[in-house]
Amino acid sequence: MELFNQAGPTLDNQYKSDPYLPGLIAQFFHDQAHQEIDAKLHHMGELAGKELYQLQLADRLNEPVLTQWDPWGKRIDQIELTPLWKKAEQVTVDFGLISLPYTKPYGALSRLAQFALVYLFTPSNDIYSCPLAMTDGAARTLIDSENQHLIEQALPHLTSPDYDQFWTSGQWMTELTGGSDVGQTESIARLEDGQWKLYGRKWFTSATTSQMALTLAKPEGNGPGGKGLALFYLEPRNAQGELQGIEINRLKDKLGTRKVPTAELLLSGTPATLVSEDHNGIKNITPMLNITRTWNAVSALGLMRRGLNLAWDYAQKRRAFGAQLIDKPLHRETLLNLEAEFAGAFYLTFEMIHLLGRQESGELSPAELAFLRLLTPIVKLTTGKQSVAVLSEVLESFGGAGYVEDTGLPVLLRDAQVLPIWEGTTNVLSLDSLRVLTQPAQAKMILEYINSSIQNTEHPVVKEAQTVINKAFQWLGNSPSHRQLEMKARHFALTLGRSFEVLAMGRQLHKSNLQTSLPIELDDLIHRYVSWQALYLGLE
Ligand code: MFK
Repeated sequence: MELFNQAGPTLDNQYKSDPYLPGLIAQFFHDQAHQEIDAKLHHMGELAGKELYQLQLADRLNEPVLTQWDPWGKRIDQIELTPLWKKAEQVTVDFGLISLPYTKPYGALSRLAQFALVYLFTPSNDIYSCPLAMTDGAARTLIDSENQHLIEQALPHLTSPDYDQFWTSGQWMTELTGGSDVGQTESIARLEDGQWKLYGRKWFTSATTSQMALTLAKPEGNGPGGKGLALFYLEPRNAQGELQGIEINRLKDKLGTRKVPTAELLLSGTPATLVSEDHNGIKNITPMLNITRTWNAVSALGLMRRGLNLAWDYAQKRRAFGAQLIDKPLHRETLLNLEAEFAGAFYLTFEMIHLLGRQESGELSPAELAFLRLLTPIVKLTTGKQSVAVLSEVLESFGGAGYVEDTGLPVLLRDAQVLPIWEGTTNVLSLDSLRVLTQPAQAKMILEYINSSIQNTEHPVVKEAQTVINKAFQWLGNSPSHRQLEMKARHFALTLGRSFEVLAMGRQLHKSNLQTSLPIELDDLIHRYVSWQALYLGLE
C-alpha cells in the first residue's frame, strides 16, 4: 500500500512574490535608482527565499555556546555563534544594510531602501536583526551626540563595507531593577586616574559578541533617576581579544530568539568613555530607542509576511474534505483576514520609515516631526501585537504541522513573542505615546496634521478611522485624571495605531499597486481590517 506524504510549503523569491513591496518601491524610486534598488531587492529576495531559508532550516537546532573557562582554568567567556549568523553578517556587509542611511545613496529615500532590504532579510536570519538594530541605533546616537572622537573611532566600523572591519554594537540597558524603569539602574561609574570605570550587573544584554556597546551607569555622586545616569561607550574586549572587566555569568534560556546570545554580565571596572554629558543618560540614549523600535516594527512585518507566504503556499498543496484548502471558503477567509492585518501594518510602518528618512535629511516640518515622534511607539506596539496574533493564526492554519518543530513554523511565533516585550512593552510604549501628547499645543498640531493628510476621502472605512482618531483626541483634551489616563493608555494607543493603519491603507487606494498574486483588492482588505477588530477600543 502506498502511504500518503504531504508536500511541505516552499518559498519563491521573497521580493518577486511579495504582494506589496515591489509596488511600494516603484512609487518612490524611479529610473536608475529604481533599477538599482529593484535589483538589490531581487537579490535579497532570492537569498531569503532560497539559500538563507535552507540554511536556517538546517541550522534549526544550533544555538550559541558560552565557554567560560579554558582547559587550564583561565576565565575566557567566549561565545561561539551559529553558522547562519556568520553568513548573515556577510550579507549585512555585502548589502550595506547599516551604511545605507548614513552614506545616503538615495538621499532621504535611503531609509526606505534599507528597511525594504531588512524586511526581506529578517525572517531568514534568525533575529540577527537584533544586533543590527542596535548597531544602527548606536550609529545614530553617536552622530547625534556630536562626539567627534567617538564618531571617528566607531562609525567607520559600524558602516564599513569591509567584512573584516565591520562592527556591531550592543545596547546594555536592562538591569534587575528595571527593564522598563531604566532610571532605577544600579550600575555606577567611577573616575579612576582620569578613566571612567563601570561597576554593576547588566541583566539582559543582547549582543554580547559585539565589538562595542552603549550603556548607562550613574557617575558616583549623581542624583537619582534617568537624569542621574550618564551614557557611556565601551569596547568589551582589548586588542588581545580579552574581556575588559567583564564576566559573562550565563546565557539566557529564552522562549524564542534562541540564536541571539543574550547574556547576564558582571561589570567590574570596565573602561568606558562618556558619550556626551555626565548626566541625562536616558534622554541621550533615546535616539537609539527610536531606531531599534523601528527595526522592531520591520521585524514584525517580516515575520508576519514569512508566515503568510508559507500559509498561502501550503493552502494550495493541502487537500481536505474534497478540495484544496485554498478553495475552502472558510480557510481562504481566515487567510484574507490575516492579510488585511498585514496590509495595515505594512503601509503604516513604511510611512513611518519614509518620515524617518526625511527627518534624517532635515526635511520635516515641525508638525511632521511631532507626528513621527508619536508614530514610532504607536507603530512599534501595534505591529508587535499584530505579529503575535497573526503568527498564532498562521500556525493554526497548518493544523498539527504548525505545532511541530522541524517544520520550522513554531519558531516564528516564539520569535514574534519578543516583539511586544523588548524595546519597550506595549504598556510602556502606550505611556510614551501619551508623553508626546501631554502638551495641548503639540497634540493640537499633530491632530491638525493628521486631519490635513486625509482630506477628500469618500471611503467609508477611512472616514470612520478619521472620526475615531478625532474622538480619541477629544477624550485626551477633556483632561482625564492621571489615573484614567494611565488606565486607558493602551486602549488609546491601539485605537490610534489601528486607525492610522486604516489611513495608511487608504492613502494607497488610488495607487493600485498590489501584485496580482494576492487574490484580493486593497479596498476589500480595508473593509476586512475593521470587521476583524473594532477601531475604537473604548476610552470613557
Ligand atoms: C529585531 C529588532 C529589534 C530590536 C532588538 C533590540 C534588542 C535589545 C534588547 C534591549 O535592550 S531591550 C531594552 C530596551 N529598553 C527600553 O526600551 C526601555 C523601556 N522604557 C522606556 O522607554 C521608558 O519610557 C523610559 C526608560 C524612557 C523612562 O525613563 P524616565 O527617565 O522615567 O523617563 P522621562 O523622565 O519621562 O524621560 C526622560 C527624557 O527622555 C524626557 O525628556 P526631557 O528630559 O527633555 O523631558 C523624555 O521626553 C525623553 N524621552 C523618553 N523617551 C523618549 C524620549 N525622547 C525621545 N524619544 C523617546 N522614545
